[in-house]
Order: sequence, then C-alpha cells, then structure tokens
Amino acid sequence: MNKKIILSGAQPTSNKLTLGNYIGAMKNWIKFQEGHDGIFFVADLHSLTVKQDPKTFRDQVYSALATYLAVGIDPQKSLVFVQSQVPEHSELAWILNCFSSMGELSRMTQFKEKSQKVGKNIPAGLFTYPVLMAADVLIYDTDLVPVGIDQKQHIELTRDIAVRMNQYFGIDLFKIPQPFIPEIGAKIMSLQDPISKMSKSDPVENATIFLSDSDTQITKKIKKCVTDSGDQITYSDSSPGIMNLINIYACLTGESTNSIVERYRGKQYGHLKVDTADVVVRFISPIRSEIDKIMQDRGYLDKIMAEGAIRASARAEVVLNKVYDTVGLPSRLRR
Ligand code: AQP
Repeated sequence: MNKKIILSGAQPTSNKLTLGNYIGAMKNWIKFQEGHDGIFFVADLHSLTVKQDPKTFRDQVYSALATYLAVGIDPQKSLVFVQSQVPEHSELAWILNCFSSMGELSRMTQFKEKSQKVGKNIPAGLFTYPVLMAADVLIYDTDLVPVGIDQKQHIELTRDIAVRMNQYFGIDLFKIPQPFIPEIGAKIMSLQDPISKMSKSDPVENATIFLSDSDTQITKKIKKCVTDSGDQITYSDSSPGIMNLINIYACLTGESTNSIVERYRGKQYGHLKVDTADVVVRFISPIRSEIDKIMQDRGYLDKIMAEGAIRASARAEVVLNKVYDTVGLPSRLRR
C-alpha cells in the first residue's frame, strides 16, 4: 500500500528556529516520518518576503537544515531539501498565481499582520507567498500538512486553489491536502505577551525561546515570563501566560495538562516556572549541541542539500509536467 505523503517546512527567517516551530510543527514531522512518506524542506524563498541580510542569510538556511537533522529528521527515511534548490516550486507558483484572486489573498491574516509591520512599500511577495506555499504542497501530491494553527488559513487557500483548478479543467489535477494541527501546542505564545504567537522574528527581548539558546538564556527567559497577578495555577484563558507554560511543559514531557494542573495545585507560579525551565533546558541542550556539531561540517550539509534537491526535482516534475499539459503550455523540456 502507498504511504500517505506528509509535507511541511519552516522559514529560516532568523538565525535559529524556535520552540514554537518545534512544538507546533516539527515534533509532528518526526512522529509522521515513521510509516509515512515524509517531505521536509527549508522554506528559504518564503523568508525573502521580508528583508534578509545577504551576509547572514545563507548561514540561516544551513542552520535551519542542521536543525531539522538535529531534532531527528532522517534523510534516509524522509526527503529533506532546500526550497530554492528545487525550481519546480516557483514554476508551479506562477501558474497557481494565475488561478488565485487578489480578494482571497488580501484576506490572509498573516499578510495583514506582516504587512502592517512592514509599513510602507509592502513587497508583492508577502502578498503572494501563500500561493508559493500552495505550490510547495500541491507539487508532491501531499495528503497531510502538519502545521501550527497560524498556517491553517494558508492550507485552506491551497485546497481552494486545487479544487478550483480541478473543476476548471474537469480532471483530478491536484490531490486535495488536509492540515494536521496538534490539539495542544498549535500556538505557543510569546513569553512577554502571552496573547501573541511566539515568533522567530519578534524583536522583543526574552519573548522567544530559540533551539540554540543556552541553558542560562532559557532559564532567564522563562523566569521573566509575563503571567497575570493571580496565584492559583489554572489552565484557563484568563491566565494565558500560565496556560502557555503548561502547554510547553505538556508537549515536551507528554504529561496531560490536567495532571500538571493537579500536581501544582496550591503551589506558586514560581514553582511552575522553575520546573518548566528545567524541562525546556533538558530538551534543548542536546539539540543545541547537535546543531553546533552538524554546522561544523558544511560538506555534509551540502551533500544532504544536493541529494535532496535531485530527489525532490524528480518527484516535483511529475505533477508540474501534468500541469503544463493540462493548461495547454508546450510540454516541459527535459534538460
Ligand atoms: N508559536 C508557534 N506555535 C506553534 N507553531 C508555530 N509555528 C510557528 N510559530 C509557532 C509553526 O512552525 C512552522 C514553521 O513556521 P514558519 O517558519 O514557516 O513561519 P511562521 O509560522 O511565520 O513562524 P514564525 O516563527 O512566526 O516565523 P516568522 O517570525 O519568520 O514569521 C509552521 O507550521 C508554523 O505554523
């Protein structure tokens, strides 16, 4: 029986990926790579939608790839590659752009939020990036896309474009993908503003835990995290900072949120902070060492990147060739 195809990626927008990226998405990539056909890519073209420093950007791409390997993505089991090295994604994105509307793209929450941050001269890429994401997904006949809740709307858009083109051409051109969103941890919050998402590009000090943070940095960030002024440890929307810590704790240990709340009944916020910091340190410390080790060996990363690109292109061109034929373009030349 054919294995279900699972695909996901993260943007190397900053030097390191975050605990939010791990809990919301990557944790499930690792789970799914067993028993599924896993495809995991570094979404470097997406990162260009906001300004990147060319002096550091390439390192960020390598670092994201090293992080995938360090958290347990195995290139022997899954297809691992860097998006910019597989030009078929951009080719398909252009065609999908021609079947997407300005109206639906302007409704994307991420576009509204990120364009507000940019202010003037909003790059067109920020507007059309969900279409490139649709191409990333559709080009591999993907079944399931494990993502955090912030990406759900983009997967819905991907489905809409696929259904629209299938109906327009009257054939099953694209497989219709489903999002996979974890019950707990789909949105890990900023440690300084627990009603906003933890983000790698957040400039606020101590808001984000990176998978590269030192033990001291992690402990400091969690101890300083913003909570309400109450003293009862409860799992409720009225205590978003505490709920966020409980979610982090639960996702990294596997303990249920109920059991955590029960165990901390009558204890103070400080106890939960200290213990959560300990759990996060124990989780991140070996990953950080592994990232550092892998980053020393550029040759190894170049090999993974080159092999992944060849395998990904070979797979991507199957759907892309079909799309060329379906829309009536001359057949794609084999080079
Ligand atoms: N805080 C989060 N909680 C749960 N899941 C999250 N994800 C991101 N932040 C959280 C999920 O991680 C995957 C990769 O995200 P991305 O790199 O493609 O972009 P993003 O969603 O825009 O993530 P960031 O960290 O907020 O990056 P920047 O600052 O560059 O915009 C996705 O599945 C995402 O849902």
